[in-house]
Amino acid sequence: MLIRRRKGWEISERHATPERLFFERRTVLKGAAAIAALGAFGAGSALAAGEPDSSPALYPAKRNEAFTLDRPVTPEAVNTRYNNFYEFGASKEIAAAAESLKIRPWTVKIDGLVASPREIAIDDLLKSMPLEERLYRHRCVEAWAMAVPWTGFPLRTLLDAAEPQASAKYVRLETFLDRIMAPGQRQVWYPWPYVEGLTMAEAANDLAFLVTGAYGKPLPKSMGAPLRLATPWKYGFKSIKSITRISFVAERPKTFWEQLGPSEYGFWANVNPNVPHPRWSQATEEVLGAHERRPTQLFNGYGEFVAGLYGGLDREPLFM
Ligand SMILES: Nc1nc2c(c(=O)[nH]1)N[C@H]1C(S)=C(S)[C@@H](COP(=O)(O)O)O[C@H]1N2
Ligand SMILES: [Mo]
Repeated sequence: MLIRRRKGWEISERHATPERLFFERRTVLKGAAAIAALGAFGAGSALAAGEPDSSPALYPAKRNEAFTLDRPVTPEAVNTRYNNFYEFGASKEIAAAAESLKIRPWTVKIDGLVASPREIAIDDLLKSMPLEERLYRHRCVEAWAMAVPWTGFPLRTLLDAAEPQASAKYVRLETFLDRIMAPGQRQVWYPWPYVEGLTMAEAANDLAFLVTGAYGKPLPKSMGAPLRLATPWKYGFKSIKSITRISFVAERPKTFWEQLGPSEYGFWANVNPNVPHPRWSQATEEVLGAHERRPTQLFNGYGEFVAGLYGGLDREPLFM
């Protein structure tokens, strides 16, 4: 691995994969314990027999014109070949490996502080939610950006259906756990399963979107099929993929990246050009597929939607 000092704005994915660098440091510390622990998992879960996916008929959905872009949509071919999905490897080229993800049958558990906990089959969820298309920017903490036509439904619609209790303060989202299907999950020095979280107010915000499709089709496995989050005012790691569980909780969840590097990947993770990551600048971003760098925007340009969420939180590290 080539490591040399660069100015923040020079950092490019070709030269540095910060999240991976962090993991490699952990490997040295935890490798021996991890290998010992691997034996303890035994057979793990069996691969589920595939069921047909009836969802393609739902696409394309009608576009919601309230969400506009300041740049062209990232070409689909660029997006499908450049992903972060650590369950299938720490490189950007995980699309082939992610094909082993079995997305039918798939259920989403809704539990915690709700009127009635339940488990919903993904196709029942898709049928019961109002699908629409939205053009969103996506800004990874590693300082690259895309613009994506997502299809999905507002997280708030699911919140309303779930009837959370007043004691619920956060939404905790969890990815599948299957060490046979996902080779990355055999790397037990990571705190699997991937977990993310939002405050109830963030989850109820107009922008918080549960994604089921992209580019007018069902979501590719590499992008987190069959259900992933999009919170475009936050760094990309908040946009958890392949969700199997949504819990309403009283305590702030400890997220996957926060457990790995609390001084680098915090709970809030709101995009801000003026708050550098400890190891690089966030002032600009590489626009994938466009051979261009652009200035980073506060809240990734979504301040009119979300700035009101953060009043009275002056002591919180909102941009980390
Ligand atoms: N389960 C899971 N969700 C995840 C990740 C991951 O490794 N595993 N990576 C995150 C990061 S760092 C980013 S930038 C986005 C990438 O989404 P994309 O590959 O569709 O661009 O997914 C996020 N969600
Ligand atoms: Mo990311």
